[in-house]
Amino acid sequence: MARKVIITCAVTGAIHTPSMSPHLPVTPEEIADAAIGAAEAGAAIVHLHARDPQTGKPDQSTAAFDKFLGVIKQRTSAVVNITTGGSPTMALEERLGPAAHFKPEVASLNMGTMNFGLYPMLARFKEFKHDWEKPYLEGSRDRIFKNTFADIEYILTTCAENGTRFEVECYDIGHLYTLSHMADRGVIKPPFFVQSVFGILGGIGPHPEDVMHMKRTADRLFGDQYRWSVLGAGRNQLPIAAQAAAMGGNVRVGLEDSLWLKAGRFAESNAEQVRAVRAIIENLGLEIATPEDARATLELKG
Ligand code: KMH
Ligand code: ZN
Repeated sequence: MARKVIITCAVTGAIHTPSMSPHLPVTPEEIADAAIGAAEAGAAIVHLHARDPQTGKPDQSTAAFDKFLGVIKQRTSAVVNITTGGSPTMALEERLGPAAHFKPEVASLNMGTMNFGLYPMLARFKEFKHDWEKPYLEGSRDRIFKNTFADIEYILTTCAENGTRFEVECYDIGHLYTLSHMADRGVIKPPFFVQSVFGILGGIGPHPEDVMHMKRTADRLFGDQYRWSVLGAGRNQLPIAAQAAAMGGNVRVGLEDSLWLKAGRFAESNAEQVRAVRAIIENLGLEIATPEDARATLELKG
């Protein structure tokens, strides 16, 4: 039987701003439609952030998430994954609010404090409709995405009480060692869903050797106690997904991570990126995982 690959789709995030692409979902209706379209195209997991519908600014209030979670749950069986990263400008309590309130099957967990360079996008995108966009990007030159050991442990213990498991976002090799430390202390239980992030300025690069090194290290630390997934930022999205799928991994796509389908061509929807990665997976002779397959392999509460 062919191996099954879990596709996660991260539909809007907090990296891109609305002026960058007309296809970035912003309103609750757009976020719901994007998540439903992604699930219909083959995503087993939808990773969700919320935005203010007027300005597109990341909004981590429970009210903002409430406007789309119900319809997504009603119209799909996809695993719902709520961000605890929010955006790098938000404080920890604010970031944790929606996951603590809605108790999803999965929440993201960022495994280290880091620089998170959004400002290089200013070279490409120069016209902004909303006042917050340019300072948000510019400000990343001197902003820390704070995820201390205490922060990580606080998210782990709060969400674990609710039966929520984690998309463990590892932006560098050291983050795998932090996961190993937390596992040794018993504050996170296997199987670990390791989302290796490649190509964020401040984290590991997108070279195929970086992908190999991440997998080799995770294999050594966690053996069969983890499920590996990758996301490549921007133009690295599909090449890294293809490499990882061929190496036994799972994949994440979505407009949170890349606005593009290929060079010079915006993705017109999240579903379009899901279809593109699905074609790669199926052409490798693999199958896509259903939400139920994902629940079984990640041992989710369902
Ligand atoms: N934006 C991605 C690189 C989170 O939401 O917690 C990682 C992410 C973070 O999805
Ligand atoms: Zn996210």
